Amino acid sequence: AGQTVIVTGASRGIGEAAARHLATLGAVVVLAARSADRIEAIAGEIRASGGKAIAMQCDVSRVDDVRHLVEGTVAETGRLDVLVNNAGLIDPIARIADSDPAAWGEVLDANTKGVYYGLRFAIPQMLAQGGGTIINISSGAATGALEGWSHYCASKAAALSLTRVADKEYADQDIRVIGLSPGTVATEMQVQIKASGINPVSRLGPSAHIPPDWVAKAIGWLCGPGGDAYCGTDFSLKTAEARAA
Ligand code: NJP
Repeated sequence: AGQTVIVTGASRGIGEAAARHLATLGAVVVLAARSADRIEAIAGEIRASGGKAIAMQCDVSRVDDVRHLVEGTVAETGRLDVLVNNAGLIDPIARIADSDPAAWGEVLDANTKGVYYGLRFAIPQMLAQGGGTIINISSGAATGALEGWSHYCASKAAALSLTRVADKEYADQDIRVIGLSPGTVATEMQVQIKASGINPVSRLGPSAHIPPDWVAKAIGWLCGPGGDAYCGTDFSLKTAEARAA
């Protein structure tokens, strides 16, 4: 409660669910995404139900946008306790020989450089405050090989490396950097995967998809004492379910 949390990619899906959930836990939530209308509307709904929320337009693939997001958050709320690096994309899905090099690069820009930019600007603020938590939304694709997903797999593998290096560099200064692999979540991203018709994952029915709210609750738990055990690792929701079963 009372902590300031930035959630990137908060205009829909996992990020929207995380922003709404963290607000119910008492956090001051900064919603970031490119779709300004959408994040303004969600922030307004959170405020109307008694929560604290601010919308800040941000394209995480642009270094100055992420710099301004962190600076703006500190200017508005006085601090930054948690960064959820959630923004990400997978479209267009194509095998390597059919892929568009520019579109391929855009996925790397958002999924990998976006995570780096978040770390780059959040960590100095957290060091000045004496600590903080950064949760990078990872994926099984970080360690897997999935047809048509060369951009996504490469981007998530690189982001996982960033998670591990950042944790090693700052763990002794109370900055926790954690990866969270949510599994197959019912969001727009899964609609795009299904529409591509390429990946085996697309053949899974809706019952195999977990709701974004579950991921949001895991994010809330990792922000608290639960996160201590998972610094520098990729926490898998599937593994957690398997343990609980
Ligand atoms: O996806 P979706 P999810 N700058 O498509 C934003 C990972 N994941 O919620 O900018 C800023 O509903 C976009 O907002 P907008 C996945 O890789 C998922 O499923 O307004 N924001 C929107 O809010 C990703 O890292 C599954 O278009 C940018 C959001 O990102 C995270 O979970 C499985 C942006 C995407 O919402 C959330 O994905 C898994 C940019 N440049 C990992 N580009 C799964 N769904 O099954 C995009 O293992 N956004």
